[in-house]
Amino acid sequence: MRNIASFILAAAAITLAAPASAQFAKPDDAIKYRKSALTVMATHFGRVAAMASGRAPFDAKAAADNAAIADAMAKLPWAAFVEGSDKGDTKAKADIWSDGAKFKDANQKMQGEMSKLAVAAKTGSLDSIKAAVGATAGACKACHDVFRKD
Ligand code: ASC
Repeated sequence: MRNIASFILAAAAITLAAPASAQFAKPDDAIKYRKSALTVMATHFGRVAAMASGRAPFDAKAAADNAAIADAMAKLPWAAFVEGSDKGDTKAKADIWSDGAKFKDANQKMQGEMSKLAVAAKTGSLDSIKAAVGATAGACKACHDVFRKD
């Protein structure tokens, strides 16, 4: 009885102390998850960017809806850059893990710009949206330049 109780306690402790990597059964699942979130983010950001550049007609409600989705997606990929997921079907550079603080700075900058875009889109001002799209795209690129393989 005592052994069983100890075992259950130990198992609970291990579960509670489990690292983020335990959210994914294997590294490939983490890679698939983060790429999916980034793909959905880029799709909805792209729809707003198309309006900002005049490639698509401006529709204030569509801009706000798409920007809100992109903003939500922008929060998701980072927890999936787990240890061991540098190998596989990914363009992630090893620097993500060797310089985690810099990677965090870069992706937080993007998240901040994406949130500003969502706020701008809610106001319905195309000029504000244009400025925020430019800043967000710049933050995407800054991170890619350092942390993504070609
Ligand atoms: C996009 C998209 C990116 C960024 C990047 C900005 O729309 O899919 O990855 O902007 O191209 O330079």
